[in-house]
Amino acid sequence: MCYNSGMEFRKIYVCGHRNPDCDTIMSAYALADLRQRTGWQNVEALCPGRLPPRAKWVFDHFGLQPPRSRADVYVRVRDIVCPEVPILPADQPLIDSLRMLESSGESSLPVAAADGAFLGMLSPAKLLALFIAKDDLTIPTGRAPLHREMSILQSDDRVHDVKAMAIRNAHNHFPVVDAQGRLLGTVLKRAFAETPPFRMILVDHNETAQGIPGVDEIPVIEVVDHHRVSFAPTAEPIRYTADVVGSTCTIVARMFRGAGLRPSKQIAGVLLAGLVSDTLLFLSPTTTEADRTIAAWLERLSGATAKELMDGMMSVGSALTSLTPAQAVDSDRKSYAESGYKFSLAQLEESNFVLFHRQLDALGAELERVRTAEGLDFAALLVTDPLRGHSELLFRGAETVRRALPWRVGAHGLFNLPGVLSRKKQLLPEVLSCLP
Ligand SMILES: [Mn+2]
Repeated sequence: MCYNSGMEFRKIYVCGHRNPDCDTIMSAYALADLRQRTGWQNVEALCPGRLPPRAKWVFDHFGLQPPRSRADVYVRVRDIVCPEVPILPADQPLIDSLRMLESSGESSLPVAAADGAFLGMLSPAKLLALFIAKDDLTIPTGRAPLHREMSILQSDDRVHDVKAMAIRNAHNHFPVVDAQGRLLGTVLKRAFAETPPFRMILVDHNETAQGIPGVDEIPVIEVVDHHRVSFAPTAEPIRYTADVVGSTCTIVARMFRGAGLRPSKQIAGVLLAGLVSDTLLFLSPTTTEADRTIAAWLERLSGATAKELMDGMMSVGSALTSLTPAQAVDSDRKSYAESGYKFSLAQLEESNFVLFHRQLDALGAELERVRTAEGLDFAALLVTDPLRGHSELLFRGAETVRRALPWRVGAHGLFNLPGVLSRKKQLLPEVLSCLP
């Protein structure tokens, strides 16, 4: 077995939803810490895409390194290279290479030049002529007749894209080269039939359509979430921790408690920041008593207050001043497929609606662009003022749905949503009830 035997995964990624907000990033970061402290190996939190400025502020504030940003988790050819298949140096005497080939149990081994370039595969069939001529087996391996007519894989190739070719291919060994043509190793054909050497823990979402691209290629072993459940049936039992609370950070903090552990001062601060950002400092109707109780505990452990973290995050340039309209629409946008409709709901927190109204044309054009690019029936942007407790909605697309929405249209053609702070609890249910 080349990799991924038993429970030894090369990596377990903890990752929130795409277009990440503070709750998603902070809960992934803290859960990775909890899992490491409870003895799990090779756990890494990821930031799906760009780290938002407010999340950066939180990590800076607590002196922590933010999680690594990744655009996707597609399984690449380099991820399934078999480390046990050796590379033969071209200048090594052929007899030594033959011994290595014999002891490897493989039918061929790749040969690399001194600069790493792939030269060909050393295989017994190609060497027959040499034996018949009773040639000197001390010649350098690179000067022996090598097999060169095989498919060479690029380390960046997606496994998904080359799998069909590899399985049909007559050869069992595929040399892998990097972008500079240097030989990295060998992928065995059987690796394409095995599950990838990674596992996923999802936080703050459970719908793969909202997850980091490629998430559906990697088995999910755990979910920690506070959203509606739309998770596909699994082949094996998984851990699933969900509750109706205001933030995923609340659940992760409770998991620390349940394990009899205290988060460190910094991790407590990170959890508190995620909690107050998702509950809008306890003003959102999604806020529960559990959120307040946990926040008080996290305040004691972190030495920070909920209010000062909220002020700190809000002090970082609002999305509408620091981002282009395209980035602003994408910064916290979720896509849904429901009742035959595909749509996307974006949300921004902004205490200055003048900024919003000034950019209406550009933001509307961006919603149209997203709608066309992703084949959506409609796309909407909810702009929420957490301090005054109301929102306005910019809507593009499906006229039947737009007409059915229960809110009044006010100035600038925007829907007025007094008292609406939560996309999940207030906007989404109304939108779903308007789908014919
Ligand atoms: Mn959340």
